[in-house]
Amino acid sequence: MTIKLYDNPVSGHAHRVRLFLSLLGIEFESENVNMREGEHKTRDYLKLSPLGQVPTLVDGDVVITDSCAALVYLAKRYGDERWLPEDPEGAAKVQRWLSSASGELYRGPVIARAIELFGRDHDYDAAVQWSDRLFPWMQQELADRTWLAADHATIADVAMYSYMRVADEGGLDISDYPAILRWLSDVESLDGFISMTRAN
Ligand SMILES: N[C@@H](CCC(=O)N[C@@H](CS)C(=O)NCC(=O)O)C(=O)O
Repeated sequence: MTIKLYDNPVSGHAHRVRLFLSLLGIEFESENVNMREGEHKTRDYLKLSPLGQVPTLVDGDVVITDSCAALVYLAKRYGDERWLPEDPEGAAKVQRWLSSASGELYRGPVIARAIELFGRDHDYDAAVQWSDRLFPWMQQELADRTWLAADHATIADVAMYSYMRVADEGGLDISDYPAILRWLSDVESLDGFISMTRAN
């Protein structure tokens, strides 16, 4: 049975799942959820995804309604252990970044972009402050190693990539962080990489 992704072209949350499916070479069906038309809040979609969020991954009877949870599912179900190490320290190092993808990355670049592109009602200064904490930390972490959580790419890199690539759409400047720029290019050189769609 074909995997289905309830998707949206400008959602970085959706892109991280689409990207990982592509890196794994898995065929899937993408169904666009038109958020401008409120399709993510319809009764039918809410039956699938009670919080009314995109993306949702459906694999047979399995329904996953969170992008990082979907990365974990796909890594364990279809990937090899390199994407999500089993050993305690390796797994914790990956989880550190999955937490950040839903934490600092969300409060910073994701919110800044939502304000700038979609006029969302959030505190822009707070989003800039979170980004100003996140970027130097990532720069420091990536200064002496290639990948975020291991000596090879993991789902940590997939989770952090999409919104970092379009940080400028939130009015944020990452040009002073060479290690982050180098890491973005390294993710882009992975076999099966697909681009994050820019909204503009
Ligand atoms: N924790 C979720 C967050 C997903 C999310 O915030 N998606 C946005 C689109 S990029 C959304 O659906 N927003 C509508 C809402 O939260 O009501 C995930 O990682 O998948």
